[in-house]
Amino acid sequence: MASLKKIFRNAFRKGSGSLIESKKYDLGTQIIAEPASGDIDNDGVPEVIIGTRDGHVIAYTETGEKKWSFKASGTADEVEAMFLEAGAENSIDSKPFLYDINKDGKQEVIVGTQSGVVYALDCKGKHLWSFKAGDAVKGSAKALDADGDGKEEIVFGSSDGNAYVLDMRGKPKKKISVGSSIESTPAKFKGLMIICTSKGEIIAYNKEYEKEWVYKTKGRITAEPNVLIMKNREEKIVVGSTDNNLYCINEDGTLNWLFETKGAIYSKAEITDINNDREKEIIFGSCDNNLYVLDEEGKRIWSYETDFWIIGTPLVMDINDDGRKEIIIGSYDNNIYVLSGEGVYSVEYIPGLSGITAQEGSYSDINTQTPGEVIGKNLWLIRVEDIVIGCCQAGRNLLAGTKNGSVIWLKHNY
Ligand SMILES: [Ca+2]
Ligand SMILES: [Ca+2]
Ligand SMILES: [Ca+2]
Ligand SMILES: [Ca+2]
Repeated sequence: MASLKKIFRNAFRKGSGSLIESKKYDLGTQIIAEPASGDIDNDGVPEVIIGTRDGHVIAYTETGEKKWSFKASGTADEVEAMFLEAGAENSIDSKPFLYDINKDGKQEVIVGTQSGVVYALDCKGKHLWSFKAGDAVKGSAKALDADGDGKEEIVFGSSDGNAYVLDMRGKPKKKISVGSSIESTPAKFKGLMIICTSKGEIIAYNKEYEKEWVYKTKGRITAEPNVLIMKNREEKIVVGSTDNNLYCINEDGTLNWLFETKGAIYSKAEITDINNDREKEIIFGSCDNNLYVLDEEGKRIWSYETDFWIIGTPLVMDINDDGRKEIIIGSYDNNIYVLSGEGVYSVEYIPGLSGITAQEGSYSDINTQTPGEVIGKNLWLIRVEDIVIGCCQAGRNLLAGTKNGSVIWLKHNY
């Protein structure tokens, strides 16, 4: 079936116009963390923030002009350094967190490193504060009101087995021992703080820092949990595990549904309405090489198979400005895939491509009475030199970071 799908895929019309590389830098060090984007200095134009393995935080304009660079300098002690590859002690392993922590209308950049230092930089790259955890900080930080005092705190986890709660000036408020290392990013969920652990636990803490509930998966969780707001306004936690399953957890910590893939899930599932039917879809990649699009009940709407693992979080943006959303995924097969958010109908029985030829072009031609299924539709494929770590949107541009340290800007041209 998979190979036939590939034949079908090739029969479809590709996206019109092309994606052109408008800028590229080779940073001379690896990129491990997904890039982040946001208008951090509040001038109406988005910036892009990249963290590197040699400890640099670099800000670019949406079109790729370098604005500033910061070098993390906190060094690991000798014992720690023994277990780290040379030069990697300041490695930035997770997506920079952009948030206005001091309420001056401009966003700060918060990053964590291998040596366990969390830095807060202002929108110009100036160091505001730093805090040292006991071991590596491999997930991103988050802002949420952890203790119910009406003010948000900065929360992150560390490989030292603790979740840290800091005030907005970087002063520690609470250290919560969770019993195993944390590689994931905290989430806010119905007044609770969600921490996921390397033992596969999804733990909900209340304002007193007591465990409200724990749900145990069978793998490690590195993915950031996301919150699904359903049609009936119920809220659920959605998170993938390296046990190959995507979990949807109820408010009381019981399982709502799980979706089984055939590979580990490492990154956050995106949750948004990608096909304009006013219902949210759940979009995520797996190490079974597929991108999945599920409905809120956990039923597969469509999936798309690449040639290798999908580790990064899917990016949803309207790259060609046609009012329809595209899904952009980077794969370990060195390609960036730009897929139609809607997918496309295919007939279930195969012989001949007649059904397909009739479907080519406009979506209104598609006869939904035909017994069939929706499959992914690839609009553009961009080949790059190495594994694609992550993609983000920078205005009209698409930005991709590759493991060998390339930062690439792509722009759609008609
Ligand atoms: Ca800006
Ligand atoms: Ca600020
Ligand atoms: Ca939808
Ligand atoms: Ca579009």
